[in-house]
Amino acid sequence: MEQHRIGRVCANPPGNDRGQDRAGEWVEVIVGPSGDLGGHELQHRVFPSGRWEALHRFPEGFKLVPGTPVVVHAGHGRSGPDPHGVYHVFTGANWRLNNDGDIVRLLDPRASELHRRELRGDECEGTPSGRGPGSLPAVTPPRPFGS
Ligand SMILES: [Ca+2]
Repeated sequence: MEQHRIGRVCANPPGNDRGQDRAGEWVEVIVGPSGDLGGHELQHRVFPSGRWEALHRFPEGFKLVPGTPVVVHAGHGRSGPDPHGVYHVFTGANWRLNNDGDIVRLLDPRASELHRRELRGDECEGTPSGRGPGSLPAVTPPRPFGS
């Protein structure tokens, strides 16, 4: 069964990395058949140390319809679905993807790597538009595990 995977990435949006629009950097995760991203962690590799840094850990109970694009942003914004069927998560965090090359990866709750993408660092793969108007998937809002 195909697992959750990393989709598009915006590692180097227009403007200076030190600018105010921190939400311009993002990584898209495509929800796999289980629909459950709870406990999964998105990471990137810090340059030059090579250690892995968490971009976001999805809370327990974070479930969406399989195939939903989930765009995980640095910085602040309003989390939730947009009219194009894309679910946005604003982490409020200050991370940056390296513009000279980076690796992003997705770990399952047991810290096993499900998928990774190696980046040149200059990617900004378009505004995530999802599947178009009228195809907004039903969204199960995140809720505490076991509720
Ligand atoms: Ca960057």
